Amino acid sequence: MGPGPGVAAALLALLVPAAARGPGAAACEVSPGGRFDCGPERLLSRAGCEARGCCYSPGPGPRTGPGPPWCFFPRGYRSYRAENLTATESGFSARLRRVAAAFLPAAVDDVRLELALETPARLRLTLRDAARQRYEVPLPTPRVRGRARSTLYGLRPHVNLYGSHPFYLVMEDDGSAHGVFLLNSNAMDVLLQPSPALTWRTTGGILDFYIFLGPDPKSVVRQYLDVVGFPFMPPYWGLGFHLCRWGYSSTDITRQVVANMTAARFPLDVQWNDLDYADAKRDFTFNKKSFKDYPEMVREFHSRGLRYIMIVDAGISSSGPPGTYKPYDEGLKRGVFIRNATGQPLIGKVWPGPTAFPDFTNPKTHEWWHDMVKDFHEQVPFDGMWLDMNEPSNFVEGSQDGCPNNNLEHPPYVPGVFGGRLQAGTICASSQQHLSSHYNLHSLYGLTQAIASHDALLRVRGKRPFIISRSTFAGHGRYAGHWTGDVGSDWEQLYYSIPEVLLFNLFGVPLVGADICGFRGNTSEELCVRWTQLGAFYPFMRNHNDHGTRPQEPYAFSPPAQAAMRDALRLRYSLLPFLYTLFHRAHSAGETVARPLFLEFPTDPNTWAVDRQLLWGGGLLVTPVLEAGQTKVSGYFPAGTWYSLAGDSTIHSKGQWILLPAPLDTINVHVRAGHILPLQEPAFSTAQSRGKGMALVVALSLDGFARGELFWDDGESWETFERGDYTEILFLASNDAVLSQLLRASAHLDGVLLEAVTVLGVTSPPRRVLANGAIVSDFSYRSDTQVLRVPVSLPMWEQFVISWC
Ligand code: MIG
Repeated sequence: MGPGPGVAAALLALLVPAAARGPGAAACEVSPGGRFDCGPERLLSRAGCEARGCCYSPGPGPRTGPGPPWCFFPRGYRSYRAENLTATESGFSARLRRVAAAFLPAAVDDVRLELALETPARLRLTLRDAARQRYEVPLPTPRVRGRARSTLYGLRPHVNLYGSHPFYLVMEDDGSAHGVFLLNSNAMDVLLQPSPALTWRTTGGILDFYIFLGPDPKSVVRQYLDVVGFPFMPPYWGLGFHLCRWGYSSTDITRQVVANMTAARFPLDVQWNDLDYADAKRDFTFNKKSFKDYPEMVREFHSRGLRYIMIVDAGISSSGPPGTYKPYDEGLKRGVFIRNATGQPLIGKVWPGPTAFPDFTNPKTHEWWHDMVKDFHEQVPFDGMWLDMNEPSNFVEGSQDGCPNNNLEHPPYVPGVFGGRLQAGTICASSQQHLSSHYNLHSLYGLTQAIASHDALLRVRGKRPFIISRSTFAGHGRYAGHWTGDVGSDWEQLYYSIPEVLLFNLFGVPLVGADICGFRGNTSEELCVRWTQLGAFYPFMRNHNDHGTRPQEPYAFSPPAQAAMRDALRLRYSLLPFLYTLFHRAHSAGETVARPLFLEFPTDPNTWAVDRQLLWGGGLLVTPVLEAGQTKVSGYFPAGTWYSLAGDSTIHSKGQWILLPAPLDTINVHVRAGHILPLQEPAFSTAQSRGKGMALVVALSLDGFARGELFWDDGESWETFERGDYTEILFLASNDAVLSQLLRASAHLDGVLLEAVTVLGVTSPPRRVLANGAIVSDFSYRSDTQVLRVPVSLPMWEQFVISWC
């Protein structure tokens, strides 16, 4: 199918109007919100500005900082003229010739433009230097597979500097949506202005835009993930509770933590260690005193059904005498490290002192990394990896010897990066990697390390890899998850974690969560309870704490606080079959797990700005308390019927804000009418809970309909979906009956019984309930809440029908 020539021509006209001209007074009449900065790289005088052919209009505010630029492009400004417009198989190509004087050095005079409708919903627009080859992002992609009111999502908020996802999604007035992805890994600025307009200013590579036509926001996300890759399928245990802190300083203390969790009857799936385990903070080593029985400890955890993860930092210690530290010796021998200007490994400084940085764009490095992972795994049978400091982070600027003074270190334009310099907090921009300079590859460090770690873990363990990384780039979710880094233990950060988690879901990284109870500073009991309640709905649920701060394990608080946390954990564990099924939908169909309301209700503009609530899938709405001292919380409920998960109250909303009771022991969770959720009796770990009885919550719509599904497999084998080694069940409710349909069967569900069916919204008392034709005598019904409860004992692996009349 060919593109609509109208679309292409209009886009082209927008980009490259026909001829250059200087600004007249009329051309300078641009409303402040519509002004594009003509002097981004330095402050210009009136004369300097006008010499660029731009308009000068000093504003009331400061010359720098936010607000309209003083020097801006006139209306109708032309920098390039289009020539040789040629039809291609699926679009057009053209040459763009520079017509305006350049004001930055090395401007490209001759640009090759290609516009292609790659699929009916995806346009791709690339701008390349026609005269020479430039760096292009080596995205390992499965790429084959209007005027907006600017509710705009994406591009990462300014809250931290760990990753880069140059993708945004815009809601348009009528509820339709489009998205744009700039596949570019260089340091860049992104500016939003009221007109509405967005300026992307990047410092290298090519301009490679993907434009996703939607028309609805869910489709935009799917279309983006078609390009960067669908999320990986996590092991089932990875969805359980994870416990970590910096400061578990010995195996004894780590064991004690696990014992305390058990004694206080909290679920726990994965115990973690921070840097404490390592010998002199070096990767792939352990402290032979405080962690002398480390391998035994990990094996003990395994025998109790727990899993184990430890931190791995990006920097490899480089200061020991040769022959004392294999990762460095081998790395040196195999040439895996990033090189400085003289061709030697660049040496920075991180936790172990002087360190070299593996270059994960080099295939040799993947082999070396695998070998190090394998060696260490043979000693300590860990189950997953926690990748930290992989921006990469460096305690000295650039390197121990500074950085050369060249164009890559000090380009003519430096975006608003951390510290104002490309080397600040990281390694020299001009250091050399296998694929290109670090200048081009910096933003890919975490992604490339995640890929290497994913491949290494798969080879070493032969099971689904579990990796959590601090640094991410577009496409990360195909290999790993993410935690949001060093958040403070305060209420504001608790709130920010919701938009952060939702954004990463739009980015295709659904396995995401913030450090529960906060990382930096002392938490408080109330904050930690509220954070655990919200954290029970992070797709990745980990409590992690800084060293030297107040303990914040669930057992560290008063009995009522513990009881509230226990309830939150049990709630999560009971919902795990539903959560796992959502991850399967993400992996197999490019859906989100934690989901902003606007994705489900795009035509209700009230949902667009809701960032204090989140959905799981389309059917479960979570309304947490995010402020101190509150026992009520206000939440937005889109039009329709919402049942409290507990079945004790029902909201018939016209699309309105509703004040809910929210005492400290409660988190509000509502099921959307029309959905069926599969639940399972909680236990102290997923190893136990996976064998327990299941239950269904059936939330009937007003016309008595609902549907849901369950994906189930062994929880950890590689590519079960791809190999067809799974069970998939569809649940349907209509005409006063719920039935299951086995879409695919495997042995993995054998022995698991359906033990309860709760039907919400049964309007009249049933006289009789049948399960597979047999009378159920002990059902219960309450006419005040309209809840029907049916105890059953049916094999989940066989189809069933439950009916009432
Ligand atoms: O410079 O490993 O974000 O989770 O506990 C700090 C110690 C290094 C930063 C991580 C944090 C971790 C900490 N790390």
